[in-house]
Amino acid sequence: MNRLKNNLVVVALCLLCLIVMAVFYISGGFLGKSRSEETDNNDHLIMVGISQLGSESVWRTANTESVQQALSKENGYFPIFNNARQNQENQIKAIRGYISQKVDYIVFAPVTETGWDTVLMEAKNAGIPVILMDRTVDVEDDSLYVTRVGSDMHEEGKKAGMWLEEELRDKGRFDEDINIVILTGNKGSSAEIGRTGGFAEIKNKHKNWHVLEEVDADFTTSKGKEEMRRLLAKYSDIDVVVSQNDDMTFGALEAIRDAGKTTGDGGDIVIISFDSCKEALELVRDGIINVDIECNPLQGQYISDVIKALERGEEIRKEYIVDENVFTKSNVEGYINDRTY
Ligand code: GYE
Repeated sequence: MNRLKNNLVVVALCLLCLIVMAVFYISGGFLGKSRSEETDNNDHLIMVGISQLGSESVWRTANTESVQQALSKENGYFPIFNNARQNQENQIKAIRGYISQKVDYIVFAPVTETGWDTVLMEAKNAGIPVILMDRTVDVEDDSLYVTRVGSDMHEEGKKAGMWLEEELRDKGRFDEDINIVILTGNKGSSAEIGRTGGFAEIKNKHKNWHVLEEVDADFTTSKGKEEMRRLLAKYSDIDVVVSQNDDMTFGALEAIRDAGKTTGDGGDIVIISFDSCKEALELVRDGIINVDIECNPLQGQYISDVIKALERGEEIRKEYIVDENVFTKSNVEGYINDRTY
């Protein structure tokens, strides 16, 4: 009799355990959601494969953070991210991976302009819209991407040239021979092509502007320093450095300081930089960098807006250009505090 009673207690306990486990499972355990509910939730998210070209600069880090913040789960996205480390092959591999995962959209910052026709055709054939972030591509058929969110880098290059014209006029050096060196970002990228071309457009109007050398310093501080050190050893009379991003400028400034030369207003060498990250704006304020041509990396919200518009079936433009400024000592002060990158 006692044994029967014990057995009944054991069976009752087991049943109780099963009931508790079932309730726990249905209610989603500690997370408060059941597994089927979780899958359903993810099903509603827009799956986006993001192919970022690298992490070479402060600008790039800000660009990555901006797109990751905007395309978050809380905002209705399921993002998958890949950093290509400035290598086109890595980007092609990442895009092919996104195609086989059947993502809803591909967001892609191309390291160079050419060489994308085949992989973008594969995305198009798979019915996946491609949104270009930051830089552009040079493809035969522009239906291979739906839109681009980025900057007008040719215009940025022109702004640099126009600032130099004004500066030389102000300083009474308009007709003097001016020796210029250019530190470019990686050759064949939109940022390099645009800024080099835009600056050349203005430079070509001035027979007295001489470009001594134009050299690829990869958009990095270490390369910027190395190349600037070499240029200073080779040319004793550099008047202007055009450095196509702030990171290379930081390196160039170190090399110039090491060579015992000064920069900025009244210094030996005029420094023209691009991007306008906080640290560079502080150097503009302190009179070390003469001018910084802004390039806005905060493109995430624009990209999200474009995707949401496409989801609603709305027409979108082929290009969205972000707003940008030119900073000198005279206007920079009010912008430094709010700069997040
Ligand atoms: O200026 C540079 C970055 O493509 C506009 O790439 C971008 C450039 C930016 O690495 O810092």
